Amino acid sequence: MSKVDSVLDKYSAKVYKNRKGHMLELEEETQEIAANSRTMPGLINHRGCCYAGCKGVVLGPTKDALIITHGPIGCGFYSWGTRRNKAKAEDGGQNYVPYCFSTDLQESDIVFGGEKKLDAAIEEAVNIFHPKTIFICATCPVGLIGDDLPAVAKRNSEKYGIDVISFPCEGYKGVSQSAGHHIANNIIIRDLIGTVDYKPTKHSVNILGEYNIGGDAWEIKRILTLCGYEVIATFTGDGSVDNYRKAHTADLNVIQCHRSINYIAEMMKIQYGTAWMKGDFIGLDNTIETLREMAKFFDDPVLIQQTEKVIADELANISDDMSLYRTKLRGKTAALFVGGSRSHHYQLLLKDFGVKTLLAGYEFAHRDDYEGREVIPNIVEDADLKNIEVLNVEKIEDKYKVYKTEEELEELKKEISELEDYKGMERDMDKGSIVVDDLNHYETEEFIKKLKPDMFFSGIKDKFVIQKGGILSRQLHSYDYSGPYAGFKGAVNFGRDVTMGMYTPVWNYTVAPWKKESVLEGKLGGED
Ligand code: CFM
Ligand code: HCA
Repeated sequence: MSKVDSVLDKYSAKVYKNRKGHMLELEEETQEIAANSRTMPGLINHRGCCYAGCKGVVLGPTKDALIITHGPIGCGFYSWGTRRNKAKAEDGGQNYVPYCFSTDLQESDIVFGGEKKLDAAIEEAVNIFHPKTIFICATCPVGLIGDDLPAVAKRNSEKYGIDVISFPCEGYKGVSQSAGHHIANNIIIRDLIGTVDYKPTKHSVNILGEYNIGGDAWEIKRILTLCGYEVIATFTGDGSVDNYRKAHTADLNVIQCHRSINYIAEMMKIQYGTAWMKGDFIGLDNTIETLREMAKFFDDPVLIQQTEKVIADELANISDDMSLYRTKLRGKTAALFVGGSRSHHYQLLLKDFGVKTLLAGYEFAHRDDYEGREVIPNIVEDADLKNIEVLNVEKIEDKYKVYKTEEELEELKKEISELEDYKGMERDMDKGSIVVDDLNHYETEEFIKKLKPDMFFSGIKDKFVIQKGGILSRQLHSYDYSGPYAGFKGAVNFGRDVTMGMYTPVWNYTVAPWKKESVLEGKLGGED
């Protein structure tokens, strides 16, 4: 029996039928997988809610917008404390990222309505912080009681003469990624991108789908600036409303996380003519390939030469450290389970250290993230789409610019492997490795027993089960408060953190007291 079948085997017929399509052992270059469907009630998985994706992931890193969570305090705290939104104020700009603003709704507000409390919160925020932009994010109870957030946003916008934008991201509308990101991104492209004129001074790019966890976006910007680019906007790591507004003036969009933002790249192409390419700044080979392909896109000899110089200098700086960690990690095995892109990207960084991936999967990815964009026309399922406004965008004549014609792009596609394309995770995995969509807690434990990986990369909800099972667990969402892991310096940080974990296997040395002796022995009174 295959490993996948032996894990499925313990399920009842009904669960078996549901989960079977979500798990596969790779025999071909790509295989069809069931993805982006609602989880069966009763299975305990790792997915976050729509609000977590909208406020926590996409809007959260926007430094110059003051974000008010309209809801109970736990939602605001969760999406602030566990995310690692890092941001530095621009010269003379505002930075609210270190703060957590919430209306802290109580039972009486749920009964009598929360709008007055929201008005008061906005007034207090304006008086203390003087923001130019306020975002209001909805939570589950707000949707249930029917507070009219667009009306609150409109009247406060008029009252204070600032932008107040509401986001209808009630948690129950779906999962973090498919519903939450989409709601945030749609409003960003509809209301912000393209609203300010700007003339870039050099070859200009936006970085799409990069959230600056652990400072990744800073490392990427450092490298791109050294190569000679102007980075206009990052969506949304270390991002700012001021920069989103002028993002349409960039010559190229480079996508780090395809899952969370590919539809924005496509809409920007239609509205503003901006070409996009899938890049990847996690892992040395990927970073180098992305930099070379970007230079190829611009086809400027000075840029190409400078790119090669940056690559050579950066590699020289890290080569000793990389060799050390490679010696320590070569031959080890890993499993990865994260949201919708990191399980692919980090396999390639692990390969830089000689670590082999046995299992990888996603919480929120769609089939194209596993199998490549060529399957998009065949995708039928889209669990959360009914809760998302579908934007119909059109060419905006006076803001449209063509940096490369369609013919030139077609030519370039021969040299740039993922120009306006993404080939998915499966193609980069070895035959025989396992792919699991929406892995749940039972499956996590079963696969650990079957595969015995040396390390398991995932998130906070499963970290401690894995760690207490004696396996090295590293969080790829938050980097366990380390990072950056992107680019050249990031690769070294990653190698160091994984090596430290591998060579201090403290959880392996402990035996649960109840496995050795009764914890109550000698402690129940009386003399020993
Ligand atoms: Fe993209 Fe993300 Fe991810 Fe994602 Fe996420 Fe994330 Fe992630 Mo947590 S946008 S898909 S829904 S890279 S929040 S910054 S770490 S699960 S792999
Ligand atoms: C989310 C956000 C999350 C959760 C992290 C985790 C993040 O989608 O709910 O489970 O460890 O990266 O903060 O993915």
